Amino acid sequence: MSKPIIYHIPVCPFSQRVEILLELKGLRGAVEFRVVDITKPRDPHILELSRGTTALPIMDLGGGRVLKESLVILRYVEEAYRELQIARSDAYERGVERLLIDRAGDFTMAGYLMVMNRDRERIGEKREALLGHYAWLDDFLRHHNPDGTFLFERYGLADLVYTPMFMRFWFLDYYEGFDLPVDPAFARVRRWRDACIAHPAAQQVSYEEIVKLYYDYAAGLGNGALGPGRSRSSFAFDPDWRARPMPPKDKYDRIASDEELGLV
Ligand code: GAZ
Repeated sequence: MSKPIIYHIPVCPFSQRVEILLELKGLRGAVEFRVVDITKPRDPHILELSRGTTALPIMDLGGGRVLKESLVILRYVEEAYRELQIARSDAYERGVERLLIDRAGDFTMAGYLMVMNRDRERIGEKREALLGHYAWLDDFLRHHNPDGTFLFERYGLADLVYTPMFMRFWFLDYYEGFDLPVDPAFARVRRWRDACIAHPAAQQVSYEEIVKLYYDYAAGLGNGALGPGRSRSSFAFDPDWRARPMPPKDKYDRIASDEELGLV
């Protein structure tokens, strides 16, 4: 049997979740990752596999069997490769794990709306919304594991679902000057966040890469869309992000040119 294929965008937080899970299981080599450039028209073969939707990752298991949605793919990987279990095995603990995972979408959206915002008047409101999510997370972790670091004693499924988002939120540090306030009210979630970011299985992306690739989000442009005067997306593979300068931070005043971003 040939290996399953995951079509993904290398910097996408949703596919990083799957990479982390495979890494934890020691199975990174069991799946073939194929890179998709979202700044180019989608290959018809991939569209056929996903049956028309464009969001990645998708996992092609062969024989017409395709899964999408990162959380669904995570469950599949967990259940298909049972040798080393990462999700909790106790039924109650699985429930607690799911309660935390269920909030990840709203948390992600709050950070994303904050980086996409270009209206100075709304900075405070975006900040409060995101802090509300961090406060909820802090309370949840304090309740379920007050003295620990992760949700349970070791880095698990719920932790790895959030980790790529904590890393994407480096764009908030860079473009919005936002970090979790150093305040006892956020101490528990900060400990968790920092340990998730530092976990050896989660080192697929770097601060510099996130900041450079997500410039267009900070400029209010989603997934490969182009702003005025721009001919290339910050998500382009070429020139490589390593060869580009750090982007300007003045997103509330103007949108940088291709030249300034090192895209041409
Ligand atoms: N629900 C899907 C999943 O797999 O969990 C979401 C997948 C998804 O949005 N994938 C994006 C995609 O394929 C790439 S990653 N877009 C191309 C297309 O044609 O649809 C980051 C965010 C965020 C939304 C997206 C991303 C991102 O906040 O990096 O915040 C950090 C896109 C809502």
